[in-house]
Amino acid sequence: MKDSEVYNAIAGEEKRQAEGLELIPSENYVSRAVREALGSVLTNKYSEGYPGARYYGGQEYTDIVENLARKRAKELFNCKYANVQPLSGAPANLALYAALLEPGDTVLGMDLSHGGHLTHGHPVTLPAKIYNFVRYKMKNAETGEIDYEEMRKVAKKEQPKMMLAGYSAYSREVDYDAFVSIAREVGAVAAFDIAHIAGLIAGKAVRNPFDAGFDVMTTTTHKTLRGPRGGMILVREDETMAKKIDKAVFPGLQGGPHMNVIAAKAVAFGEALHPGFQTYATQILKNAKAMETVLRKSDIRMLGGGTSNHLILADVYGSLGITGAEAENVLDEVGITLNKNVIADDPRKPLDPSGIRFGTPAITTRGFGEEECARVAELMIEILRNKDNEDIKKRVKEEVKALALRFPIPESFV
Ligand code: DSN
Repeated sequence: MKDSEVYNAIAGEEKRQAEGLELIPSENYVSRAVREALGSVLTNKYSEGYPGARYYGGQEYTDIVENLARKRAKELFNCKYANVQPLSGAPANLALYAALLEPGDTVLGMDLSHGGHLTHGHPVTLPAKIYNFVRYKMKNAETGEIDYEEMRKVAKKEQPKMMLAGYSAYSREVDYDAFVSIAREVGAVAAFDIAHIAGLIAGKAVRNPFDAGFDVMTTTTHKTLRGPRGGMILVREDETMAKKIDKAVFPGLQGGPHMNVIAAKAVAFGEALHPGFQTYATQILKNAKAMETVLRKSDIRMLGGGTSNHLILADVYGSLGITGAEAENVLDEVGITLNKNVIADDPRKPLDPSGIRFGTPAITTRGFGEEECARVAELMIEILRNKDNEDIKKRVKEEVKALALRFPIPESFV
């Protein structure tokens, strides 16, 4: 690369990724093939519209690429319609709301501190200024159980047009059938933001919400699904709904789709259709369980009592007297990257909350098994208990680097 300043920053990041352990549960490593598509000449092209109905000429190859991405997405998630143009998860959710709601309509979504996402109605977001979001919560933060009876009562009272499942810091499974039956009872669209678990669904490690009757799903493509940064909206079978969503994405909210990213999505979806991806998805869950076991033995409180998916939310302030921000910083110092996170009804502030959130998608991509994941959990706890001990930090940092180098980031998955 000719630009040495940018080159040096990228080289630094490459080294950081190679030598450290990535535990942020929404991050992953993509294949070289995905990166090649991202860096391809498709970035030069304007393609407003959809395959076969574009507003610019020269679309013979972009149409092939977008059709491939749509076809593979539909096959992966067993649905009839896919829009692969959303630029990322937040724009995908905004497009969903714009397509199916009128301003002022009510949406039921999970409270942020109970694991929901900002775009599911947090007051600081644009959707919260346009629509009326009502929150539901866990019944019991120690088990992660959602109170479906309370949800039913709230839904009957508030008459939402849409009910939203899907979370970014929730470690348990949703009762899909209960959720869909409440949505049907009140005539709401049953929507699932599967961003965090898309790869687990595609890899058949967890149940597909469409099989339980969810109407529509939004997702990012760069988390467990192991694709490029981007978004997508999937519709189970309702053609009218799919058409409204297409119009909301373009021309409603976006201009030219990023065709290089859509090509990279097509490549990633092709990889996820490969049988090896199912082994990967199942191993993510086993690895998270191995970390859970170590935390439980060490008496660290986990929200939801543990994990049934790829992530763990640990109350480090309550268990060890170290804040989420302090934990994030000291673990960063030894090469373990994760994020501070609010816990249910957190008494502390979001910038220095009580919890840390971490997960296994990225280290599983590197080939870590349960043994290595358990060791990582042990190292984390040792550091959190000895955050000011420079000798321990030095030793753990060396072990982290050696472990990382023993499992190089793969270039290819199929
Ligand atoms: N930022 C993503 C996450 O880390 O979960 C969600 O948008």
